[in-house]
Amino acid sequence: MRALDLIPAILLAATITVGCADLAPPTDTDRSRDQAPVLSNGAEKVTLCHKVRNTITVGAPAVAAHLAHGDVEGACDPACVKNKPSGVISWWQADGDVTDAVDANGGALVGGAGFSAGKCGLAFHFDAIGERVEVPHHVSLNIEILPSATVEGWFKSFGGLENVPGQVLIVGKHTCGNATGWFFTTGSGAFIGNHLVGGFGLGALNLHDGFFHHFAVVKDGTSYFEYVDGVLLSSDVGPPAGTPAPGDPPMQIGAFTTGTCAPVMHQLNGLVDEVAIYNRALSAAEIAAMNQP
Ligand SMILES: [Ca+2]
Repeated sequence: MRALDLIPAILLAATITVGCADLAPPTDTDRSRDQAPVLSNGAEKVTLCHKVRNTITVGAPAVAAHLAHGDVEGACDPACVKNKPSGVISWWQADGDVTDAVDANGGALVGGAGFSAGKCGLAFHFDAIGERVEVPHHVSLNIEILPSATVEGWFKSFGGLENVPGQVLIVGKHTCGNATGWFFTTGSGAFIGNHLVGGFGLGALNLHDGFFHHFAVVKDGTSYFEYVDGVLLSSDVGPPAGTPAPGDPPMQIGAFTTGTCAPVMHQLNGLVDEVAIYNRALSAAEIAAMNQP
């Protein structure tokens, strides 16, 4: 069974290019500059979709530089943009690759994981034991050591592959068997900075219903919050900072293979999309606003 860990990573980036509609360049007829707005200094204004998907307006002379670093002309698609407030430090859009849209924490599909239609564009898709995403260790992913942090994203679970009923890993950077690192799982809740953030009973929420659910876990100093579908499930007080997981494990999405979870545990049968990490505590209002159809 341990051979599952040895299956080479499969990157599909070269074969799938579908993304959110906001990434398509606008036509000449819908460019905002056709409306001829101007800045206070008289320069023509141009609306761009910034590479982290917030709509910005800049002066025409600055457009070339923005396009060169990945922005596209035209407003972002609100259905995608609304989910990502400021403070994003890493963001896996899963739109056909495992790149980090903000930082350099790219990863790989492992064990046959792939992509399917997601909450926004494509999503990571897992439907067999051992399928997961792995992002190599980097200290920037040790959010337990930050004064404040948030991790949030979308998942869809069908259940049926987990070793513990109802408990599947959505995302985490954790060495199983050690009370360190961080993760969010269904069934057992969230863990961040050596602190179990509430958690919810297996029967309290059916999160394996084949629909997308939004999750968010917030660390705000010594205050911890756990949300599902924009609703606060639990909040309490914990340590100001936690200890990084031993052995510098990778960040994993869809299944754990670290520590006592080897070769594979808590396998997700479903999808994960648009996972993002923030260097600040998102507010309840910001998280509620993400829970859009
Ligand atoms: Ca996506």
